[in-house]
Amino acid sequence: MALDLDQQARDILRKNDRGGFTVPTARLYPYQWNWDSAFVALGFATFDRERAWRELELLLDGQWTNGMIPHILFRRDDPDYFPGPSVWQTSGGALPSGGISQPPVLASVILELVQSGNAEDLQKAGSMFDAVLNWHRWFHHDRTPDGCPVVCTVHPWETGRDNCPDWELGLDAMQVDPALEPYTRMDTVHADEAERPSALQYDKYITIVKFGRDVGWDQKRLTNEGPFLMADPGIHFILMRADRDLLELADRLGRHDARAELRDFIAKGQEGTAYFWNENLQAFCARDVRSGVFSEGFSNASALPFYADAGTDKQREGTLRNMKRIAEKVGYMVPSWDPDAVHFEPQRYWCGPVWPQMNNIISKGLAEQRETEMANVVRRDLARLIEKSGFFECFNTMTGEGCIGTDFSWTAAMWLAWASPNLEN
Ligand code: 2M8
Repeated sequence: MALDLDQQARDILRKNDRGGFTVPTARLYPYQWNWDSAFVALGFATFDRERAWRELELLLDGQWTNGMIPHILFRRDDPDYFPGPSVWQTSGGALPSGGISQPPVLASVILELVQSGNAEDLQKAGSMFDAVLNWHRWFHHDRTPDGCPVVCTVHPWETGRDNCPDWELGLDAMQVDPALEPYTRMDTVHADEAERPSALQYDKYITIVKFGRDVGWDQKRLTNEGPFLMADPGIHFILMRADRDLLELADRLGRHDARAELRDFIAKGQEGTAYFWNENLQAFCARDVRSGVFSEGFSNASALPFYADAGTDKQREGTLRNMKRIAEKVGYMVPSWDPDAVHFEPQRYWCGPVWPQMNNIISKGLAEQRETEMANVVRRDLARLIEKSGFFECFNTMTGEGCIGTDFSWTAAMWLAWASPNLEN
């Protein structure tokens, strides 16, 4: 059966290939997404390394001159997706794109390809090094509000955890722009409404896009003056890890010129980690930057300090205690939202379901920090989910039923690169 699933996973990646880049799934997401592509490269690398690098090269084609790598690249307009290029109206790079970014897993994926590869892989990594460094610079400068100790986010979509209840704080603090033009959502045409964000959430998402457009996508202004400003432990820990991995790449490539700057980024991350610690919950949580208020639930991003090698012993113990509490309540780890918190919905997108790529980085971090038992649970649960339901976008954390998109690229990639039991042979 695992062999069949390996074959199915390869077929999904081939089927979602649009000529060098991969769509997350047909129809619902018809473009190239940033962190999806990075995870997908790990899947391709298990059977076609050339193609894995190609995915990343095409992602870099969309980089803006200010260093940002956008969350979506619109190579052509597709009426199946809203909001498309005519809504974003960006001109920061060579391709039409979104005007925000996504969690920067790219450097870590490149390092993984180098670690499992040869001189040719190192050469490819070398050709991408400056582009990735410029992206990290963009996070540390343009996405760090004046006077704030941490990298922040201006849109729930930038965190990749779109409608996680974490973002309610920031969304509650903003108004829908009364001048918002009427629009038609396409996601609810392709997927069950009960599994997608609400209408009010969508109005606010589009309000932020309108603000970005109105300031000509000036990223500093979007960060300092935009309607939404929160700090995300997901982006924080992923960037910390990626800064470290980029430093390791710099060493392997002999790029000593970049070391001091990367060390500064890492030090900023280490100092900023305390900002996310919610004493009440004994967990790293999202925060509304303007009010300082913490989100009061344990998300799957709260489980990432191990991946970033961050936090004190006490903070890691608190994190693990929360994970054990949650493991007793759900059928499958790691839910995207806390089953003991308000707004938990086991089937609704980022309000509860298990996400394959998040399980991957959570488990990787736990294993590296010798938290073997929990690392194995997180990996085994994703394998069980795929064996039970197939290659869905995400899974109901209680029942294991698949949710939203089918034949999903990052699910196939995570199976091939990490969860398939065949990898243990
Ligand atoms: C979801 O996000 C997009 C917007 O970027 C959407 O709902 O339209 C998220 O799950 C995000 O993390 C993911 O990268 C994207 C494509 O899989 O879908």
